[in-house]
Amino acid sequence: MKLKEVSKEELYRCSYGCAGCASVLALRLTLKVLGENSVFVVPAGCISTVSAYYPQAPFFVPMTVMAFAATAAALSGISAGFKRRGREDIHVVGFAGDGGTADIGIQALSGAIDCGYKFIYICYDNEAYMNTGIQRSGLTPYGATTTTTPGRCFENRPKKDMLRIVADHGIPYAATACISYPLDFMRKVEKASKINGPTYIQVLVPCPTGWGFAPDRAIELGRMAVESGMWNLLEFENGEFHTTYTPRHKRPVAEYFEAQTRFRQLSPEQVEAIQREIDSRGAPGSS
Ligand SMILES: Cc1ncc(C[n+]2csc(CCOP(=O)(O)OP(=O)(O)O)c2C)c(N)n1
Ligand code: SF4
Repeated sequence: MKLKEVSKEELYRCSYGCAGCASVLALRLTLKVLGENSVFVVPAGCISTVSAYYPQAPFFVPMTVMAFAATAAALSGISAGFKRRGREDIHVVGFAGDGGTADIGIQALSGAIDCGYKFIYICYDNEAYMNTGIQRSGLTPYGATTTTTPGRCFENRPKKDMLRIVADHGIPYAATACISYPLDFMRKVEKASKINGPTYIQVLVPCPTGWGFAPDRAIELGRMAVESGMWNLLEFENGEFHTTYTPRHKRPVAEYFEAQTRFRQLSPEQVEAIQREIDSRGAPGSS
């Protein structure tokens, strides 16, 4: 996708997201790609909360707020209904947070991938349960402070590899993205929309409120995540992983950590250990 091809139409606008919220931006860009022929399923989380203040309605397409655990089950059902009516031209889209995806919604997602109906599942990954006060989720990175893993509490575990988990289901298409690389993200959404089966995209969305940085720095934080190797832009298709962007010069992970408050309790030795771990990683899908 090229910049000049991006639609000027805004099908998601004026929500109550915090200033600088990248989750809201991810949704806005998703709708620019998919257009009005889309229906959305959104579970409990920031997006449903900031989008459902009666009588305000930032979604200009049909949207259902779904029970936390049931996003992907609802996608299967809606997609089956459209198939029966011969309306497979309609994009059936789930837009769920990391907690709603990697923890409470993972069973429904697994079952829905197995069922094989056509849908796009987008996990907006702000790396914690933000809406309820920044609790740790299965996608919180190791070492990040949350209200359930306060500073110096290292009982937390590494971030779950959701891309690999959905890939192991034999999903036709899956990808990781970052809001700071909008054309890469939009190209992946477009690609998913053309696949006649279940698809999964996990987009990293820096959260000023939960990560601890100024609202005008969300895009910069996302770039630092990718350029330090803390986050990778990948695709899984035809049974194989590949990278869609490789930074020319890797930036030190310390720079990324220093730009936000959630990692400030890490000692220099711990930062070095994380840097070594990043440096030792092989090609995607190689371990
Ligand atoms: C079954 C159930 N448990 C807990 C909640 C409370 N709850 C609402 S939103 C939320 C956090 C969602 O976190 P995440 O999915 O990561 O999305 P984010 O808030 O970060 O956008 C929780 C725990 C709920 N609505 N339903
Ligand atoms: S807490 Fe984070 S994800 Fe939620 S609305 Fe605010 S900036 Fe967006």
